[in-house]
Amino acid sequence: MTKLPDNFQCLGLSGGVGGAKLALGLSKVLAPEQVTLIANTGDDFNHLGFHICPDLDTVMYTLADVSNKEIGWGQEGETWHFLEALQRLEGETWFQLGDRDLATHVTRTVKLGQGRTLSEVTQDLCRGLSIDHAIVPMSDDTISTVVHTASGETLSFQHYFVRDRCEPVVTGFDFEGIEDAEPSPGFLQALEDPNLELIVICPSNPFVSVDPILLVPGVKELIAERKVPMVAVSPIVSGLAIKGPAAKMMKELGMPQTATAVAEHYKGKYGEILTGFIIDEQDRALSASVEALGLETIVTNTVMVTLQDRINLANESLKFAKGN
Ligand code: FO1
Repeated sequence: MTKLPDNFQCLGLSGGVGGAKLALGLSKVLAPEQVTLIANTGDDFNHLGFHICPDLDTVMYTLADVSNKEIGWGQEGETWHFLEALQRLEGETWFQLGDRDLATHVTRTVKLGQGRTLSEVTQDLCRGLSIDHAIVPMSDDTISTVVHTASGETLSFQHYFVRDRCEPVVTGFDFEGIEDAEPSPGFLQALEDPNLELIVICPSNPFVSVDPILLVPGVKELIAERKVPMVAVSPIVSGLAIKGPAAKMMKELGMPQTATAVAEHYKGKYGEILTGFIIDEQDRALSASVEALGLETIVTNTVMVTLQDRINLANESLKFAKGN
């Protein structure tokens, strides 16, 4: 366990499943006042009248230990009576909403409708789920990831990811609304915290989970000003994404599906603010190519199967903190 100063502050950036695993690891090795977890909100969409925030919910359910570990989203022990009843009424059931999960969407939608911000609502939901660590949306403004496809069609993220099962060939992404968006108050506060010592980019999809967070206006500039180490954990291990379409997207974008290619993508977009990179043991042979990008590199187990794996990876990422 890395010896950290008491007022140590860490910022974790997470998308869905893969990122949430490391977010959990960070929450196990750091006290609530030592870490802020920022969730991507580019996946959010309005469905059946509900404002749905998949990555916020995945991080919340993971830290509350109520997540469905088999399928990677929603809650464990879920029942599907609402969905079955919706089916009978010939409603839209392509996006599966479990009964327990529905309570989150109803609560969030009602509170947002009362004028509460997404940050405030997330704080309420975390309190309800007895989560002590701060989980914060990247922005309280609406940012919607759209997927450009080889057929010329532009898809909303959930249509691409769920309805079309990631089958369309991607040619690029846009984040609608991002140019007018601001970092959420909690994100800004964490970025401006004088005790911020490290930013950890959790192993999430570089294009649709990490990019939206870091491209919120002002975020890159603030990180550059703070000159704090920022380390990314590769979501690609020996040519495969642990979960989700990252490798398929890389192939379709004409990139090698390697950890090095992820590092190059981040260096290309974020330049000097990215200072470290963590790759899996299976990619040890790539460490020289990652270091050649000017990145301090650690080779370790990044495939998180057990809770101890999550804790070990969190401790490895903390080695990049300024004081170490
Ligand atoms: N992903 C699916 O592949 N199929 C679903 O039916 C589905 C429902 C769903 C409901 C609530 C929620 O928070 C997430 C859900 N997801 C589903 C995952 C969602 O598409 C996320 O955007 C991905 O996890 C990527 O981050």
